[in-house]
Amino acid sequence: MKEQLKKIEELAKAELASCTEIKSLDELRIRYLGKKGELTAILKQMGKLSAEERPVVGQLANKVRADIEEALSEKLSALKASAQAAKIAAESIDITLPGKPQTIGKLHPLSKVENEIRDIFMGMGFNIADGPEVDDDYHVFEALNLPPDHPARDTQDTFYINDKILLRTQTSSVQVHVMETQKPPIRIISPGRVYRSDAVDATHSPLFHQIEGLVVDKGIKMSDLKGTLEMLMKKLYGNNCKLRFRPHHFPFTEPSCEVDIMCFNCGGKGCSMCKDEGYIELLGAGMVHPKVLEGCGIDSSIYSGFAFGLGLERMVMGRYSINDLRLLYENDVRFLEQF
Ligand code: 2U9
Repeated sequence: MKEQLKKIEELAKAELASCTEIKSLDELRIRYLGKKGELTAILKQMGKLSAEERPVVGQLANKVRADIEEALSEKLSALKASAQAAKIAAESIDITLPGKPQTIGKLHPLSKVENEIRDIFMGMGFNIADGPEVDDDYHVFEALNLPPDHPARDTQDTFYINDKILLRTQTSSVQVHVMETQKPPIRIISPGRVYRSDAVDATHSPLFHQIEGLVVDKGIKMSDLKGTLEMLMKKLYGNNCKLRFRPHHFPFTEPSCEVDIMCFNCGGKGCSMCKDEGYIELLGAGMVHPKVLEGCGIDSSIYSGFAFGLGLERMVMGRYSINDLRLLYENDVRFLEQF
């Protein structure tokens, strides 16, 4: 029996030595030390031994069990350590490799210039007014002194939803809503999308962006309009820029003007960029027509106001020397990442 016990120990240790997986250790433990294992089978035969032999064999059996258990646990630790080492080796990263650059998005040039203009006006105490892009005929045309037979209402030029509802052609409709609900003093700009039934080309789009401004208070004069627009342009284009105010006509302002900026390229001499004009047209403006004030419930004998409207695309194109409006809508990153 002693021989058998020693043999079991030898066999178990030999098997352990060649064991490479943790799960085969459990198998081995059950096979040698489990209830139906080889060691138990031998111990069950102890009854056949003499009284002198029994304690000797019992002691040896316990020692064999303890030895196998110790060898099992040593092997388990060794296998765990090598599995851990293999895992670390497999997961290791080379921290000296250069990182992958992350591409960071940026604002669209239309948003950039709009934000700049918003900041300049907020610095001058203006509020930002928002309003509907789909509005009624009254707010888009009638309240702005554009009567029913006015050519601006032509269905060729405007997107109508039905006879009375249409897509706004300018953000002036927002200022009408403000004047109907707020008392002067009013100092607002209304940036937003506007729509006209135009075919797409290098300078036209059925959707474009405007920023309009409106100031209504006691004693507002043309000089306030000039000072405000000069401040805007100096902040946008630098202190040396020069504006030119030309008489013009708009139904909603009287008197009205168009405002040009001295050509950055030739300094007023005339070149291909300004088509030999020396100046480039920027925006339209004027003193709010008394009929428009009265229509919105503002007493034109007490209050006066100025208004202006500028096309954002035109400002952006001038600012960055872009010669085709379509580039602003095509979302080609090779174009957009330049700004
Ligand atoms: C109210 C009264 C008057 C807004 C104005 C213009 C002149 C103008 C154009 C510039 C280029 C539109 O984007 S564009 O096509 N706008 O010339 N807009 S005065 O006048 C107003 C606005 C609101 C109540």
